[in-house]
Amino acid sequence: MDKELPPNLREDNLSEETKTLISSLPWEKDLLGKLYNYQGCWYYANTLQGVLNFQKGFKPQDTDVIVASLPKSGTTWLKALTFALLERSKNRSSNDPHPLLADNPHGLVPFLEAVLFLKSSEPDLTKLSSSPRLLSTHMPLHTLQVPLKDSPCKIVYVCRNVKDVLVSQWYFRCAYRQKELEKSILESLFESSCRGVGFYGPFWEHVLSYWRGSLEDSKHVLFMRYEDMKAEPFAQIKRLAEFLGCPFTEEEEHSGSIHKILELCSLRNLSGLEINKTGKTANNVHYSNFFRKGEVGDSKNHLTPEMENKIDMIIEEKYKGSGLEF
Ligand code: PAP
Repeated sequence: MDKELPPNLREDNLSEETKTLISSLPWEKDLLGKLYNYQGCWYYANTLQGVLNFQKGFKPQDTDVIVASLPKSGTTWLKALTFALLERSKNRSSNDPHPLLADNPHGLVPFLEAVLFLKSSEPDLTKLSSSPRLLSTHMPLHTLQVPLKDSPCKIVYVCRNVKDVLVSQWYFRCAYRQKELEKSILESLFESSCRGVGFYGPFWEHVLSYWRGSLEDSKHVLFMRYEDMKAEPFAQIKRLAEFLGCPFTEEEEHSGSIHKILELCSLRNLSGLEINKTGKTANNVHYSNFFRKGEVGDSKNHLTPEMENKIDMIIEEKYKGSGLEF
């Protein structure tokens, strides 16, 4: 059973030090296994090992760009957009196919704790694209920042309405475990999320860590919303480009560059590519599972009004006074 899970969700790659550490951590069981609470956030054991490896061994470079999110908040889309924006400066020959046509955004922008540092605190990062390196994480900001210290690297966070995140998680879990869409799985995810338990949760702590970080240091932390990206893609991609230090020139704006990048990174385009129909992530998950509807408000079709009310109340209470609204 345990072996069928992707490597980052298992509990079979722990150092003796980590075994000792987790024996003293609060834990909870969910449908996939045991979650451990480290620095206020819940992880499956191998991912926690990856977090510890990352905190111990990551050496930031000043130009690093890190894409951050809670799972199912628009990670794949933001990775694609960020990659495409930075790729403009690489003077790729117009005859070469764009890397996003040949690889999935998760292959191009690898996860720190779940892939690169999953098994070692000293992975070989020389194969990563040259400066700026583009990396990603689902860790909350305070955990990510441990090895960053005073590094001026840039962090882009995408946040999504948690009701849609829950429904997206439900579909994803059922798809990669090749299970029927059972309502009981959604109910279980809902119930534990409301208690603040879940992979990389509590969701409100995650969102607030980046929200506050963006208010404190807007030059280095950008807070984006999936819903805004859907509603006003042109304005949001320009905002992202400016933050990354590669704003669109007037010439690019007039020649349709923004539109081309949005089109390249669209769900319709990416999901139709051969690589995304047949390929898998480093953790053995089919790329196709990362593309579904990509709509705002799909949760209405799956959550009961009572479930929605409960989440609305939690959000109102947790975000009160933070300036963050949904
Ligand atoms: P991850 O955090 O595990 O990498 P992530 O990419 O955040 O996953 O989540 C997938 C969601 O983003 C899916 O949402 P849905 O289940 O509500 O449909 C998926 O459809 C959506 N998504 C993936 N790629 C895009 C894209 N290019 N544009 C818009 N939405 C996208």
